[in-house]
Amino acid sequence: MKIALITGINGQDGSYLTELLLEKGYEIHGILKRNSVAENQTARLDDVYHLIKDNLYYADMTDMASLVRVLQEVQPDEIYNLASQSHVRISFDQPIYTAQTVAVGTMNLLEAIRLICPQVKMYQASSSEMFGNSMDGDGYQRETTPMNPTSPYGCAKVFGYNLVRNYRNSYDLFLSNGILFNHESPRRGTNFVTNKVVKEAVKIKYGLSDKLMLGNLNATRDWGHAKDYVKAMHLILQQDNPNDFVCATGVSHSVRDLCNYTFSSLGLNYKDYVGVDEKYYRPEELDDLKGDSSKLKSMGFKYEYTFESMLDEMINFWIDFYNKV
Ligand code: F7E
Repeated sequence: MKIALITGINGQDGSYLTELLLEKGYEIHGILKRNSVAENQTARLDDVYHLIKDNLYYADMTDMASLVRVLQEVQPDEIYNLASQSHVRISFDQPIYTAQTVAVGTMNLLEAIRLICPQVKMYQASSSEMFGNSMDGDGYQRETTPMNPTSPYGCAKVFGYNLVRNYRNSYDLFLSNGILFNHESPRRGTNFVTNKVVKEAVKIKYGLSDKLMLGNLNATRDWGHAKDYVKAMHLILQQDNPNDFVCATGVSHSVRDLCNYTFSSLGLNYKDYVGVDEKYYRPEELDDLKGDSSKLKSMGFKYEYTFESMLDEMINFWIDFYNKV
């Protein structure tokens, strides 16, 4: 039985990855950041909590001693580093904290790996936010596209990405980056744009709200489903050699398209309800993202969801939620 350790196990991706790896017969261990409301810490893990409750550890990416303790105890075969302050807009409000968790946190983990389990395979959650506004001539971002991040979060992710490559080359460790483009689901935090739009549109449909304020409606993103993307994370660690892979759908939509599809699905016109508030703009905007996943697809990666089927699932989730309330 393989042993996996997941940092950020209670996040959107951590919870889907836990379910996937349990299905594959793994023993799962996870790191939780302490939250004052204990129930909130494991809400996304409710369905599998009974299977993993004895393998959850309080630790923090900024506290290397806590990471050392967990690695010593678990001795994992695979580590998935998903812990992060992952909100781009908030990274402008909390830049130092973001750098400490995302950049220095990755360094803490890599040093702990070097000390305790250098034979482990580690997946690093890198991000399309690292590209910023640079793209290749054909409009796509791929593994070779230069990185020009436009947020403290993006800058911190570039540090982690480079460190993973540097430690891989320097110390012969199995460390791989997955450069994941935006990925969503009903479990997405409701301050990210997809779940914010879907949740608020359903509330408007039910008469529980009458306005949705957003930021940049013209930004485009390449949105996939988190359930598909955790399969990519696992696949990346099953390769013979460590490497870096882009994971994206290759299709991009604007925030306006997202509003249009969601409100139309509910029989509404988004123009009647959506307004713009500059507070949701970022000090430097990242305008367009569209990824080329050819390298990952050549390893056998396949998607189940489209943009539309993902949004349908999210819309149905919030309809069920408000029907039960
Ligand atoms: O914004 C625009 C916003 O916050 C998407 C994280 O998982 O993906 C995510 O980062 C777009 C941006 O995601 C609102 O300006 C408009 O252009 O959902 P988001 P993100 O910033 O792209 C990458 C790959 C990560 O790695 C990150 O961790 O939507 N937008 N109006 C808005 N965004 C938000 N949040 N709220 C609005 O009201």
